[in-house]
Amino acid sequence: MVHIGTTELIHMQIKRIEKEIRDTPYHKATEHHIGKLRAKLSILREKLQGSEKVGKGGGTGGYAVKKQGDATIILIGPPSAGKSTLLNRLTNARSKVAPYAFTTVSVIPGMMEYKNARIQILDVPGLIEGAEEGKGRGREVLSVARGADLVVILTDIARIDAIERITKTLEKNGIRLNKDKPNVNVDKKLQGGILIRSNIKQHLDKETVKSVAMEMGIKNAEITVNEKIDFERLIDAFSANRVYIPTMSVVNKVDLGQSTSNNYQPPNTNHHSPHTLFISAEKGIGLEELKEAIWEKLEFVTVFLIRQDEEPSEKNPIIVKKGKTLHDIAEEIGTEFAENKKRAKIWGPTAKFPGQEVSLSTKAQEGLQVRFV
Ligand SMILES: Nc1nc2c(ncn2[C@@H]2O[C@H](COP(=O)(O)OP(=O)(O)OP(=O)(O)O)[C@@H](O)[C@H]2O)c(=O)[nH]1
Ligand SMILES: [Mg+2]
Repeated sequence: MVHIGTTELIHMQIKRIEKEIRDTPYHKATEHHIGKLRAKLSILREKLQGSEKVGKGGGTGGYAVKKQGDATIILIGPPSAGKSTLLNRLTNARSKVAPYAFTTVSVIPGMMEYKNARIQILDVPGLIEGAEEGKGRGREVLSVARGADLVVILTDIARIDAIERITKTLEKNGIRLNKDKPNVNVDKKLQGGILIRSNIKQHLDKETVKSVAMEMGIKNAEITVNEKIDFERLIDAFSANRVYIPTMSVVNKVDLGQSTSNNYQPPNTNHHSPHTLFISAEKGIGLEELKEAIWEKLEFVTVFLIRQDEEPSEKNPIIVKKGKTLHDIAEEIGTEFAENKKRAKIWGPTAKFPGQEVSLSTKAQEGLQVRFV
């Protein structure tokens, strides 16, 4: 008798459903059915990741790294792309570099200092085909990636196609790159079934949205869909394990001289202005541009705090996310500090005049000097 394990069984079910989706023509009458199938598929894929985690030694191990600094970025790329070389260039770390694959076998952290920010960079083993099935150290790399604030996909000039492959691998594992979280609110209830609301004209009808939700295990809820949505984003909205992380791509070893055309467009990116940088980690080409691009991508600004009894200066810098308000900043300093602060005085490039008094709903801008009053 042939023994079929759970994993094989799930693989077979996935194949069958994928085929059924391919074979079913898409129109209004089948939309409902296809929605259900796609939801089933998503659950099976998740199960697969879960089932493969058990027993094959994946998941745990020496991969827990403490996040440190203002942000954590991970360098993901094929073996020998130059990840460790780059880490060593940008930080104080000394990760082993060698001309063969899988030189790095664990997570090596380093700290990059740039514009008053401390940015943690994680160097991990090369990511190869089949990573999500545990090939190489794939699963560990993917789990570290989930916790990062920015994914830098690093490949070399001879393997530009790796960008697309790695993007797909990350997406397949629930890591959404350069995408906002779906604007869908799921308010779970104890009873009453599923109620769908939307003020936007949708492609998908309410019954379809409802059955996708049910298929994903939602029984009672008020669901408000605030964007024009497709199946993929709908399923994302109902899944617990999705993460949304910005990404950028970097092509290393430009010193080797092949095509360095800057018009290469990375795949699967959207309105968040994708761009690919060309560098040589070894020769130090393009590294300043890379640091600046990382900074931009993290959407950081530097704000200077001015104490009550001090003249405006750039002595006390703090790093905050673009779009944060002065109120958010006060809260970050401490709840006690924020308690009796109602207004602020500002200096710097965005102040109308030095010492302008503003409300705490004012947004942080690069170079802003602020004294809370
Ligand atoms: N020509 C050239 N070689 C480079 C450059 N950067 C790295 N290398 C070489 O590429 C090889 C691999 O570099 P590593 O930094 O070990 O690559 P890695 O991505 O960390 O590799 P793994 O840890 O095995 O995944 C080494 O021989 C480096 O010297 C570069 O900019 N130009
Ligand atoms: Mg390495």
